[in-house]
Amino acid sequence: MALTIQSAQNIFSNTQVPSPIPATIALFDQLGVDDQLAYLWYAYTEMGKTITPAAPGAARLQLAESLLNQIKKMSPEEQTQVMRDLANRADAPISRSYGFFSVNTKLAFWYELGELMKQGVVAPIPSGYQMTPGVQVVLDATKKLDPGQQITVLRNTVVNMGFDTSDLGPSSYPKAVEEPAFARTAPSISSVKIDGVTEPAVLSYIEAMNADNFDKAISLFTPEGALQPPFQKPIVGHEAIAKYMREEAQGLNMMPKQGICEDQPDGSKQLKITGVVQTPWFGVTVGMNIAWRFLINPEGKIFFVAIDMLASPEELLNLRRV
Ligand code: EQ3
Repeated sequence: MALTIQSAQNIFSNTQVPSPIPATIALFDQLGVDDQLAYLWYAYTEMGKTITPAAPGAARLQLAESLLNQIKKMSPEEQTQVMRDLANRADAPISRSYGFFSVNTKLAFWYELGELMKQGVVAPIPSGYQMTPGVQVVLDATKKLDPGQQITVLRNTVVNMGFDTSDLGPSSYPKAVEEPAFARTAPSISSVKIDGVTEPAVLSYIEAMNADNFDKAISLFTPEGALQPPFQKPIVGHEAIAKYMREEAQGLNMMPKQGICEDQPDGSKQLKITGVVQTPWFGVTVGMNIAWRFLINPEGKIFFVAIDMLASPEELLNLRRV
């Protein structure tokens, strides 16, 4: 029987436990715009007592510089309006330009705005703002998450801000810029060992990703292969996966620990592997507990890989089917 992405998405599905991350994001989405901005400020400053992101490199900040300079020159009321526009995904000039930023440039933009807020150059919270009880509900839900889950919620809110540029025609796209590289904080882990797994495509995938060798990683996929990032739809085909990896997978440290491999009657293999991933934004200070679910075709190529955020550290050992 031919492999399909739809059936691949369901491998090991019965071992998945609902994650508290979408539930927290749903609570955040229900907040009004000023409450959303205030929540982010409180959550970020609270988190900053234990973990803080690394400052983005100069090349990355340069991409956001023009917007940041415009904001610096504004009155506090105008600055607040820009932030409201971003959170409302409004079709306003700065919100539109932000909508074209890559994920990491969006994060760098907010990192720098946060610094400017701490310095008093940019208004942190709208003047006269009164916190509603809903903000406390989301803050309490956030406190129950582990640090890896907290930064995932934060990242998601930043990614979803700004005008949605996906429906605009190519004529409105700004000139493509090369994605600046992340400096690796730790030496890349070159020899991968995963308890219970010897599948060459999987070991080579992790090795390539840990060296930011995306060409090598892509060559391990079938032409119609797919990669499904956490809480997202599958990204299909070499070109789309390569674009995604260059934008979002740079500098990651992947530390798979254990897994299971099941041979299928058609010669394909299904694997579930659990372990920890570190992002260059937080380095070794935050580990995200994740699972990879691989479908390897009979020729040893990756037909599908899903990356799932685990609901709790106990899920690291949940490799059973039932
Ligand atoms: C200024 C402030 C605080 C207030 C204002 O009101 C609003 C905002 C937004 C503010 C600023 C907020 C800031 C600066 C937030 C910064 C957040 C950051 C830096 C978050 C970074 C998170 C990174 C994460 C969660 C990375 C996860 C990566 C994973 C799970 C990668 C998985 C992958 C694997 C393992 C693969 O095999 C394939 C690729 C893939 C990437 C999917």
